[in-house]
Amino acid sequence: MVALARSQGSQPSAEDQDDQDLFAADVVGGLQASPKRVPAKYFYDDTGSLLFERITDLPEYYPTRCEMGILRTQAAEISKLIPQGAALVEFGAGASKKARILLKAAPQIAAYVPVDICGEMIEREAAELRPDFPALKVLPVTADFTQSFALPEEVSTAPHVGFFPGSTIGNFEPHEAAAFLAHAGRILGPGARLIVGVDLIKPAEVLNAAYNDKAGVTAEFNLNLLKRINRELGGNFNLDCFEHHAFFNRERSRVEMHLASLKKQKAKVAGETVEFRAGETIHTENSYKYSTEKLAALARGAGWRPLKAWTDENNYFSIQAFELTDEPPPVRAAE
Ligand code: AVI
Repeated sequence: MVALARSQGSQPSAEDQDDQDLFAADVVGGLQASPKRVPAKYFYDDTGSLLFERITDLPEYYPTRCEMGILRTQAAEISKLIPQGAALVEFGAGASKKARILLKAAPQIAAYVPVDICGEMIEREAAELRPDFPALKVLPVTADFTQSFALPEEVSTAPHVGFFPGSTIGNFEPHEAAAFLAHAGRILGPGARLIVGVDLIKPAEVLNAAYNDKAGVTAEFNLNLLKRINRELGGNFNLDCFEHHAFFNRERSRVEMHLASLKKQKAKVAGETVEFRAGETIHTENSYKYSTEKLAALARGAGWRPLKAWTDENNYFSIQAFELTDEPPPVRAAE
């Protein structure tokens, strides 16, 4: 998962400058709010993306392993829901590890359309996929998948199947998740199907361990946000004076990540001074955990009919398939 990718080189492009201005505005605005917060999408600079890759391999972080396991064991069943000549559209593609499993199991897929804001990465992944799937059209689209974008002309008449693995949907607020599902329906169009990976509610010990790994990689991932702010926004956060806090909030059905200030202190960011009380936190991420029924209800409200759901043997993670109904999904005011 890569949120903001910036081109190399000495002179930033106008687009890069806009991204940096938005980053500064989001961070300063979030740190001046109460409670303090910074959007989770800013975790994913180059270091953050590498740290996230390491998280997915941690013994305590079960989601990736569970999802890959379900994909492998249920690939043939999932494949049955994918029509002949389909275009598989992956939202926020990153590395295509999970898509590869579906592509192998469903040779009827005629085109793979990875969509990600990091064009460089999906082009690289596409180049690696093509020789392994010579009959497949690989058509990367560089776009922020939460915004409007057009599918390639070549797949305009193909049946569209969306793919949104990784429980990235859990990093949206529930109303945003519903809005995203409706948005996916509008992008994919009539007759579309959608395959979503979602992390399920489970005992707090399992969740707390997954976000507080013994090796400290999740803590490093969380604190890297302050490093990034220091580097890119002229911040002067002392990383030794903040601590990673993560816990399951059962009432809200989410794992919250925070950076807690270890003392009363001040920090500068983009020319602004921000004050912290001892123990005050910056809320950096929510990772919502769903029941299969709750996600199905959310999807129904966004115009999708649940077709099938698969879970692993522990019921830790689920992959759910949906079909777009004929009723048009509600139009988002922001679009
Ligand atoms: C990307 N996303 C689904 C991860 C999650 O579990 O919410 C991000 C993450 N944060 C801490 N560990 C992993």
